[in-house]
Amino acid sequence: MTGSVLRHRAMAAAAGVAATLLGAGAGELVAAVLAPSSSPFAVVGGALIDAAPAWAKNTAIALFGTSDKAALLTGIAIVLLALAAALGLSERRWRRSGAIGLVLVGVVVSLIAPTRADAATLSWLPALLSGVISGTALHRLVRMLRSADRTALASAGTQDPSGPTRRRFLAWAAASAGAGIVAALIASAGRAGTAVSTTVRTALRLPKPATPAPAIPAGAALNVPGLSPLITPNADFYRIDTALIVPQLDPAQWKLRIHGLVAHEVTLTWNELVALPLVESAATLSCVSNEVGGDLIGNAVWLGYPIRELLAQAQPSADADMVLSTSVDGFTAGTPLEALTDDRNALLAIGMNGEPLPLEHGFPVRMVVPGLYGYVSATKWVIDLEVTRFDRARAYWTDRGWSERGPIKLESRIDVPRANAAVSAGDTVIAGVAWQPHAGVSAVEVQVDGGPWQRAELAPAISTDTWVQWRLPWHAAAGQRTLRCRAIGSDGTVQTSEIAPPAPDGASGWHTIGVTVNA
Ligand SMILES: Nc1nc2c(c(=O)[nH]1)N[C@H]1C(S)=C(S)[C@@H](COP(=O)(O)O)O[C@H]1N2
Ligand SMILES: [Mo]
Repeated sequence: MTGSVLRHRAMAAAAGVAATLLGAGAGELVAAVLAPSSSPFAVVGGALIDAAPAWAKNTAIALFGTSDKAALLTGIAIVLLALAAALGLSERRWRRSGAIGLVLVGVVVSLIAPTRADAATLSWLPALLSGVISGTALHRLVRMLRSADRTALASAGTQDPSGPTRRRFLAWAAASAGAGIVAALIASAGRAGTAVSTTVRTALRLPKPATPAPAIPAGAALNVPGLSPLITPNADFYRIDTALIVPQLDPAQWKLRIHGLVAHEVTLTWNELVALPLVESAATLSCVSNEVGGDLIGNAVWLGYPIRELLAQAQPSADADMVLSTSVDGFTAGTPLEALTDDRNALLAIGMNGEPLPLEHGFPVRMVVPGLYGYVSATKWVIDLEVTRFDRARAYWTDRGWSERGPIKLESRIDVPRANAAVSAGDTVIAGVAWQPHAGVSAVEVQVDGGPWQRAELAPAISTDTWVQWRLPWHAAAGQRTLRCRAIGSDGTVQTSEIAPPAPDGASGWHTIGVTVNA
């Protein structure tokens, strides 16, 4: 293959990439104006998230944790650009084939768009426009390439005769790619700027709780550098959900419907909700995907209205045993009715650590149920509660092989020292957190190098719904050391040593770390 053939191919591939960038950027811009959920990237990403087999999702969360969405979008971009390059080559070989290919990609995405749970009117438009724009651009760019080739043929012998035409091609290709990137940047800035966050949420004042959270007991927060704070700041609170684009729900438009196996349907608007006597209470929320020692867990003070009171108004029928909650973007969770009607503080929450819920944590309203993993209880952007039965309805994750019931397992974690850290020999401290929300923790024990289990000092708990801090003074001797901890529940049960992966109902095992103690 001669150098010039190779160069032509490279340019055809570049034409495909440039045309696709232009179309994709234009589509994102139109979507930003129309409705964020109609973003072609969000449509494809959302469909992939929902269609992905459970193992793929679990691997994604395990590999990328809370960056799983960025990883997915990067993956989509790489696949799209590879396809774009291939279609550029195809267009050079078979006139219109690449252009038609790009239009078809747009058509397929535009057909998927209206099937998404959070589809807006005209949700098909951005993807279709993307396809048409990128197809047209590819066709034109490759036509320029061809005419550059013809010029070269016609005047064989002179030095790089196709120069001007080729430069024209390169200029147009660069302009297309640049315009596409700029459009995408404007779209993403525009999305952030018009978000409910910058308008409604920042202006919102939370009502005072009728029942404020009890004062945090003195000494509940141990003063150990590196230990997780007792209350996790909102900005550091882990985020896990299937929403590629954070739903934008205006409180003025928000409404909750409680229906199904009930004597009375109940609907609740934002104004009605904030006028109710609200309760403030701390609860630790954990993701079922949290590995032993993992950080998909946080503790916050939530402000909300007890779900049990709303259910009391609705009067569930005697045969109901589950509440299927649905978010505005179609996510669902199935919560045991009992956990929502017993005396625990299962809340329809609007506040998190004294602020309105952050957008990515469910603004304006979410559920928080102490004692249950998020996937069966903590529906964000919640708009619907259907009282039903476990044998009649399945939820987003239980449909994908996760356990129907999701009580948070008794667990503990070493925060200090960090795994694989180097510490100096002598007097130091081992510290961490332990939790069994709703049931509580009565003790934590620590083992050094397989020696005897030593009781750690347990700080007073805020309540049985929250994690507890613990610490143990340690005289560290030089060398490689293995540290391990286990919690003891309030009923005397010892945290199991049995190692289980997160699927299907939460990880278990003792958190074990290695540290290097330097003399
Ligand atoms: N709408 C919606 N709510 C959701 C989810 C989701 O994907 N969509 N994920 C759930 C899961 S799996 C967890 S662990 C918690 C996480 O809540 P956080 O992101 O506020 O920490 O939200 C739950 N609520
Ligand atoms: Mo989760």
